[in-house]
Amino acid sequence: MDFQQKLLDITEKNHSILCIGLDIDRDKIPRFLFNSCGDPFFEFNRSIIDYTKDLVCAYKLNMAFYEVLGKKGMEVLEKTIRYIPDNIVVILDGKRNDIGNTARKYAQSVFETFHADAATINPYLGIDGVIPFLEYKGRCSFILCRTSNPSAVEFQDLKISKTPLYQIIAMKIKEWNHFGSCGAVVGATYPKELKKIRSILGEDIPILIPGVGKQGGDVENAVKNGTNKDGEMAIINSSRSIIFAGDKEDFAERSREKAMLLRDEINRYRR
Ligand code: OMP
Repeated sequence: MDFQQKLLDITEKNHSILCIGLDIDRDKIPRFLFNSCGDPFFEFNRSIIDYTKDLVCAYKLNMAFYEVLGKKGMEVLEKTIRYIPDNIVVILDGKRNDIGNTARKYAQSVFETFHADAATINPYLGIDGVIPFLEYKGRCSFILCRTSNPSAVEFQDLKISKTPLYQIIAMKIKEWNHFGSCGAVVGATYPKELKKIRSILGEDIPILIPGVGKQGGDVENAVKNGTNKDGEMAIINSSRSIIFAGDKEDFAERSREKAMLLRDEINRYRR
């Protein structure tokens, strides 16, 4: 099914534009899991998914947290993606890119090896590094446009003929969307820039918005500035503040409480 339709369907079914980031971290996962089961990383993800799957539109798995575990991490990544219900969007966050020949392998890895619905990609190399991802029609490639980190300003605010680079990237994303498979990544920590980017992208291009929760982005502005006029086509991600809400046997219930609070807060501001 086409990515946008899948996103709209699950947004409507779960009444949610919340994405939970399954950024598993050995140092933060409840200790008891390491003594009580053979596959603590997968058990952690399984519990979080079981307790939150009716509250989200997407799960995002950041590759760094899986790659660092080596072969085991790749197994957990595969098992987790298989475990996520088919109607929920899976975003594989690797911020990939390279020369075209290599980018093709990255794209194949995300969409064919791991069967993700969406990828995050870096536009720095230009269109030939982006096309291999965009050619997967019916999937979505979220292109870094305005990142959430403090140093985002270092390059992304540089002006080229008076226009900041992040706005030029937004215009490129709009242009590249003739493939129909573009999205943008914009941090909730930059609400003014988010508003500007939504106005450049128009109504139909989805925006992945990380940065609420631990990074301090404002939820109200993220929703009002990031969604389209129907209150859709935005995916608001939170990772640590939800998945590490508890460290005892009831950790998944604690995650559910946090996810429900955030989903409801987000919905208050959707049109
Ligand atoms: P928390 O800060 O724990 O909610 O995690 C944020 C997640 O979003 C991490 O996986 C980050 O790598 C990712 N992210 C950002 O935080 N900022 C960005 O600008 C882009 C991303 C991303 O592409 O998802």
